[in-house]
Amino acid sequence: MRTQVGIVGSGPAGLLLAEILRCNGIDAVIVECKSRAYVEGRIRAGVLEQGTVDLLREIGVAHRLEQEGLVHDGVDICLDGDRHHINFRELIGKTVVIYGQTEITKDLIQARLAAGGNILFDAGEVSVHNLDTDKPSINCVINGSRLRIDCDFIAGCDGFHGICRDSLPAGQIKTFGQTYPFAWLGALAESVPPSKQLIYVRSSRGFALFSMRSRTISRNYLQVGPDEDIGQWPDERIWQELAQRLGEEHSACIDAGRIVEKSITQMRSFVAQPMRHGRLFLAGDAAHIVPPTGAKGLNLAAADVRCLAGALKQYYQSGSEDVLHKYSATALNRVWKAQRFSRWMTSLLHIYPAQQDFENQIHQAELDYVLSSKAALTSFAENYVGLPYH
Ligand code: RFL
Ligand code: PHB
Repeated sequence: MRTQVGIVGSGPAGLLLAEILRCNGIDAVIVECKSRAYVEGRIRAGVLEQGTVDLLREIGVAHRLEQEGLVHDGVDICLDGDRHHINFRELIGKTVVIYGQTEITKDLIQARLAAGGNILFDAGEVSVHNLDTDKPSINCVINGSRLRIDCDFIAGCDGFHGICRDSLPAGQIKTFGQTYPFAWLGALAESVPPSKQLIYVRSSRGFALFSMRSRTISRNYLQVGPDEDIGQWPDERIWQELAQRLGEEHSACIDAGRIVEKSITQMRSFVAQPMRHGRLFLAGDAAHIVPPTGAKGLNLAAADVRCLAGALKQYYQSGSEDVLHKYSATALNRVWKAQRFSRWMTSLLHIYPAQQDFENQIHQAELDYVLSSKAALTSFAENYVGLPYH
């Protein structure tokens, strides 16, 4: 098989890249190791920056998002039961939209298949080759048969555990990262969210987040230990802990409905750079991971592929690789700022197990400062809704 851009992975990064390329007349094939049902069922992100929404609109896949997405003017922060509203619209005139990653994935898959685009689901033994040449290829097994896809370029959109990053020659890529001494337990429930806004909670019992997927589906998170066993968390315990962290005054609004999915996610920060080697370009979680507190992962993936698609378009129009050469530096500029914000927001709102008294006091002072300074709130708002693109 032959294509212009071979894409490994049909998460948001791969699907979005393929769709932007299609809108620009550039051919792509996506190779995905999981089934369509698995990809469409994976519960993950929920908060979209305005730039991500605009991108989905530009490529014509925002019909359902326009109808079902919930526009949020801001978020609430609750500190030991004391609730503060941060209004992004008032501070900087921007908003975010709540619309599940699962729904974006479904919309993109549907749009691609309807347009006759290719997604090779359930691909086995995926590998990438000849990255240092102008004829790279993706090898895989489809329905028991070996397939080689010859490409001009390969986009590694195969997430943190994918094969693309590890296919680069040793020493060609530098990695940076840290793990956190806690994890998030996430629960999706058939229940009315306790508030119209997201509530980020810091309490002495740990962090909690009240988010949603619709007016009747809530998506909530609890800070738990890094090695926590989900088996120790029956539904009642999750609801009880969420209520305790939110505090007596507000917890009466909690509608403890049926929990339909629950899982535990480790928290980490990670960057691999440069995000290119030869004709392989990394995008999304394949190149970087942020702790989910700042709601940046999916949005960064979208920003990467927006930039990569622009560079590929330039190449196919002019034959010049100049913009492709700038891809990694341009993407990383945004990635590091999102890393900074995500780590800052994580440390602001979580309880660190071994925190000393002095650090505790500094932490309190920082919270107090952020919530009382218009300059600090504006900076928070600017980062949360998404920094401007380069
Ligand atoms: P994905 O979504 O992991 O997709 C990668 C795809 O590659 C496939 N794959 C392979 N295919 C072929 N061959 C191989 N060898 C392959 N290995 C893997 C995988 O099956 C998969 O289909 O990466 P992508 O596209 O870069 O997208 C990144 C986002 O999924 C991720 O950053 C976000 O979900 C992060 N995130 C959030 N981001 C936000 O912007 N806003 C949020 O509110 C938000 N909340 C979250 C989150 C992530 C969370 N978890 C579970 C980590 C909340 C949570 C709890
Ligand atoms: C979510 O709705 O899944 C969500 C919202 C905000 C975050 C992380 C996850 O910061």
